[in-house]
Amino acid sequence: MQFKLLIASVFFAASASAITGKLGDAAIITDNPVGASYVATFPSNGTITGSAKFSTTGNGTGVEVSLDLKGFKGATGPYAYHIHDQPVPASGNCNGTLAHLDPYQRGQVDPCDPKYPATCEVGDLAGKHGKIPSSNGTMLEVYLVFVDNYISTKQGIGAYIGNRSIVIHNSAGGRITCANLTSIRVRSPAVPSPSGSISPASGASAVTVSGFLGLTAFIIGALAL
Ligand SMILES: [Cu+2]
Repeated sequence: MQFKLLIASVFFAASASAITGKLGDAAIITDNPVGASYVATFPSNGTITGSAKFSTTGNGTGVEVSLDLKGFKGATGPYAYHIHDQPVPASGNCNGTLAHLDPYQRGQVDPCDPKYPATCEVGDLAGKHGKIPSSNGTMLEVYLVFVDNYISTKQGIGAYIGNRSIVIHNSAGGRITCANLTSIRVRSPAVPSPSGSISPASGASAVTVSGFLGLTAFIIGALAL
């Protein structure tokens, strides 16, 4: 009996230390300013174009993220996307955004376990909510809406996303495109996105994939090449 208990406690300690930031688990931010909203528009001359919008939820807990992207094709996915620590420099070089937003100093060596989002890097959106899948030869247009409880629109804290950037990666980790999060003034509280009514581009067939933590609505329009 004592032996079994010892093994169990060692296993627990090892798992906990592997996935928790040096400064602990990420906090759920419950007092994001109502009406705060940020948008990142990817360069129109890139392979992947579109935008990402980040808005305080109706009750101030968490941030609603809406991705509206196109240009995914071929077998270069699945595609990760993260909030990176620094904005894109004037040169447009995505390497200038440095590493993921990681105020709890977790690091990115151990993959994020989406079952325990508080243990993930705050900026690791794909780790927590799922990567954009490979398109297998078809051109994909992606609409992705989810709420992340750990990023924040509240200035002055480590999880604040304003004045930072979002980067989209290929399967090898290369940086395909990046864009800065800039504030857009929204006076009234954010209205929940009607994710169920979003339609793919005309002429496209729609595939809905759901189940990422039960929070993600994932609608993909598959366009023939
Ligand atoms: Cu990244």
